[in-house]
Amino acid sequence: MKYQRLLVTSALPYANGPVHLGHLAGAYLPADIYVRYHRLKGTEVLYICGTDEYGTTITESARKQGTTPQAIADRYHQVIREAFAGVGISFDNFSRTSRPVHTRQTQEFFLRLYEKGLLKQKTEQQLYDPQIGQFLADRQVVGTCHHCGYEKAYADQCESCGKAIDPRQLKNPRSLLSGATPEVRETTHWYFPLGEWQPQLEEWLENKSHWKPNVLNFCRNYFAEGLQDRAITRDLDWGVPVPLRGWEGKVLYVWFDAPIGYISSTIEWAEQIGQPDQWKEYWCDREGTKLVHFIGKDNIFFHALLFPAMCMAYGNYVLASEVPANEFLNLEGDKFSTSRGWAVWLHEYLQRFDPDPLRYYLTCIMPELADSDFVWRDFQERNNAELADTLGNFVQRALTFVHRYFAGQVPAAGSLREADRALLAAAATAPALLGEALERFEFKKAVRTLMDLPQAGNVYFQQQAPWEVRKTDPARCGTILNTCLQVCRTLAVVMFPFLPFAAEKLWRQLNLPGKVEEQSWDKAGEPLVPVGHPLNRPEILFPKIEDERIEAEVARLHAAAAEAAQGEEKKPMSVKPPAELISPAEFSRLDLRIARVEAAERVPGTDRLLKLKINLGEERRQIVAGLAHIYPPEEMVGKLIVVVANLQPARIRGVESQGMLLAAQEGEDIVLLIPESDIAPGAKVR
Ligand code: B3M
Ligand code: ZN
Repeated sequence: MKYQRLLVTSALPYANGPVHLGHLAGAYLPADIYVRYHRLKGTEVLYICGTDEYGTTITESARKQGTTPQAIADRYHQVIREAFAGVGISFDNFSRTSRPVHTRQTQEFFLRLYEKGLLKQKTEQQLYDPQIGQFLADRQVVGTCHHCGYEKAYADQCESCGKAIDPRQLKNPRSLLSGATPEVRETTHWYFPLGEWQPQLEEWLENKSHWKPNVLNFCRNYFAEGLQDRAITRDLDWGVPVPLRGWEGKVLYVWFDAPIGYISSTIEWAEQIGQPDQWKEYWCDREGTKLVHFIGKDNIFFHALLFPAMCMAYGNYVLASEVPANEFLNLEGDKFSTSRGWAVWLHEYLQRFDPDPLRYYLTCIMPELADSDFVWRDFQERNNAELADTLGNFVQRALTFVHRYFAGQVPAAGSLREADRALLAAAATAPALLGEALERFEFKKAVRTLMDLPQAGNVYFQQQAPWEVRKTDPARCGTILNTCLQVCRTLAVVMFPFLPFAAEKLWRQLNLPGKVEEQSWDKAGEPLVPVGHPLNRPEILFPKIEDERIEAEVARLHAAAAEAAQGEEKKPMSVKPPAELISPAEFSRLDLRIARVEAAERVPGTDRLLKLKINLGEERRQIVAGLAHIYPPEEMVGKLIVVVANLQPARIRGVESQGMLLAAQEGEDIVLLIPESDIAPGAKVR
């Protein structure tokens, strides 16, 4: 399928923290390689990104750090932008979802769906913080996981067992905003009826059989279960306001606005280049634009299902052609984790190392089809053996030789021999071979193909032994070096997508006009270095990395993890505020006594309520307790229990209760308090 222009996006990183190497390998580096390649190909290409600044992750960070969401977003937008620039990610625009252009565009998008009658309103029950007077997002409530018992599980997902949590089943829930126990209240929201778009989505995905199996399987599983309506509004004050009267205090859901960020960032780009309508060429020409979303696997749902359906509903926006989602990168055998301090932050890496060795190593281990592992030792090894000893060495040998024996000027090529032709042929076919792999998002294969060329160059140099030939046949020696220099030029161009900094450096050493980024990919394989052309002095392209620097990184990582673990221990387990202190006198006002259960029966029409006849020594009483789902009546008879004997009587479901028994409760679990050994009913508990 032929297209006129290419629109490439990378997932908008949340502006609530710096990006780490896992993020880089997942959604940014592959996109940048792809885009740089296409620019050299002469494709009309636009590369769009920006920070995702809404969502409760950011309000959460702000709350924890005692600042505003805007301040958090301002800080990390800057940190992220600089880190990406430092590693050479070449966005055409890097916007922010908190900018007015994005608010405008998102509201317009929402209103169009609303006016077309495509949205549904639903009233549902949601957790509410009665102390603060605000609905709570799932991330603002913690409690005990109903799967594994982890005590600090969020209401949407448990970080310990990883399972999804049903907020209504979370045990012992607390609001993170106030510590209060949340109430369930009704609230009304707009829903996008994703299920209604399933047939169209299935049809659209029919001719995407070349997509990665991870993406296709993910979508098929969703189809099999049936897509559901998705709420697209939230009761929050941080986000794009719902643009309807009567909806003040509600915002659009972050996953509704964030992908629209791709559009608003394109609009901002068009305004900046002074052609405010240019964005429409990219977004509104469904035949002419090829849209490619680079993402990590955790974002597949939104890019392969929700956003395409939103665009179908909207009407005339381009749909994704490709969604090359990567799997995850691990670090030294373990998952990246901010809270456990197990991460290498991109901006910190760049304070200590060059960008290209990282780009190279991450491309070599890119988690294209399966998770992969960043290992500092491997990083060192790849840099030293492959970049320094193979690529750098080949270039260095050729350039140094020409400086030493040909006064730094490109010697003439005489008649070519078989070996010369073979090496030049390898250079000639490299651009097409590499291009094929890149078009298919096979970055690992592409970078291996790239390295075949200097590898072959080194073998050639070794076998031709120009340092020997020079003594007997200077013309032949010139041919050998001419051949090597042609290959160096090819290398400079074809390595540019992967190693942009070293490529420009090599280009300067070759003293060729312009910049690599202005060259043509298709001509990269041709022998275009002119005879007699003066070269600049060679400089080392890839310095070796010493053991000490790697050991320091590994030590730094373990130190950060140890620190995080300690900080964790120091934190109190529960965020529940401590109960108010009472005096011994106050406590003694409670008349706690041992009683024996003489009879028990269920309160008719209830699941949980038990009516108990109890013996308090001097008197008999009746009490009601909500235990029947755990302690059936027959189990209660004969038990010694503890009761509050001086509690005001109450009527529960029409049944009088003259006291209360003591039990311990943790979420749904209830255990009865019973004396450790036999004692007479009526005995006082103190
Ligand atoms: N910020 C999630 C993430 O970084 C989200 C991506 C938005 S892309 C529109 O995983
Ligand atoms: Zn759990």
